[in-house]
Amino acid sequence: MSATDLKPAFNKNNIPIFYTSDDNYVDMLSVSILSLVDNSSEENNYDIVILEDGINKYSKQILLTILQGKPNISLRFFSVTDFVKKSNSETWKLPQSLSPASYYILFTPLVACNYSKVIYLDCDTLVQTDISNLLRIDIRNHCCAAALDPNCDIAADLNVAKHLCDDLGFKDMSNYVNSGIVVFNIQKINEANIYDKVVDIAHKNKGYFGDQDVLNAAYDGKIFVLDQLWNVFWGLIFEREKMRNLSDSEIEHLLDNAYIIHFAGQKPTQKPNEPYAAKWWMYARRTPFYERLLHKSLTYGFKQIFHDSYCSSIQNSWDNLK
Ligand SMILES: [Mn+2]
Repeated sequence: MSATDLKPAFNKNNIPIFYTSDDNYVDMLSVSILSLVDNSSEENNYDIVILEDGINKYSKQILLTILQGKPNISLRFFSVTDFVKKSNSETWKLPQSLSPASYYILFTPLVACNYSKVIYLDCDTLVQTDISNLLRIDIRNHCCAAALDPNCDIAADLNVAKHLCDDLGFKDMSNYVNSGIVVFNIQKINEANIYDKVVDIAHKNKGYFGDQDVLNAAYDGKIFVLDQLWNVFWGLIFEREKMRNLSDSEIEHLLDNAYIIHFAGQKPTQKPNEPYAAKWWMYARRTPFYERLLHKSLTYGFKQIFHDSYCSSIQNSWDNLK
């Protein structure tokens, strides 16, 4: 696939951050961007690029208002429509919970071909430190960097492990990383000419964890493992039973000192009572998408209430019959 003409936005101290989004995720994206901006430094220039397919003009305009009065932060939208068509990525299999936009992460090295290293962030992240620190980590000759996935269910699920190892050529499940926060070493990836392998694996993937499985298999042996504080899963507490062997104090340390909190799986709109949801809502309240997020949260809440009362009424009728 041909290279793009996307160039760094600034000549000096350019910190490139790539996101992927569709119109539905723009509200979550705005929270992550606001947290990144709040923790940015005036000494750096931040070059934010959104890989998108179908974000509407109105949402884009609203998103850009977050950056008013911030000359050292640029935000651009890059349409991946051509990439989607050429790679036929609409046919790549996904779990129900993920949007097709989650696969756009795999296009990052191609879109960013004129950069040397870029950061990729999921929309469901909260940045709590200057993101430039992540780019400055020496990942040596590795093609990318990411933190291990704390969800040991993935490794324990034999179907997933078997598929990854037998069909996609992944070697060791203990190296399985989470794809929510990734540093791509573009220069190294270009040298290794890896993109055809990515597309090939994406076509073969059964889609258990979507883009994450493809990333792990395609870059296997070429991934630098980041300090866990760069990707702290907020479910460490409420999904405790699924997590790798972490003690209470380790979990507390990770959540209290996270450089980036990752709201993977259920979102703070769905679980507003969880302890770390408040941190996310503090930012959400300050974005121009706050009402949209509240609406999502309430709609989800009502659906749960109806679902629960529907289930309990069925249970009652059943009990009465007995
Ligand atoms: Mn995520």
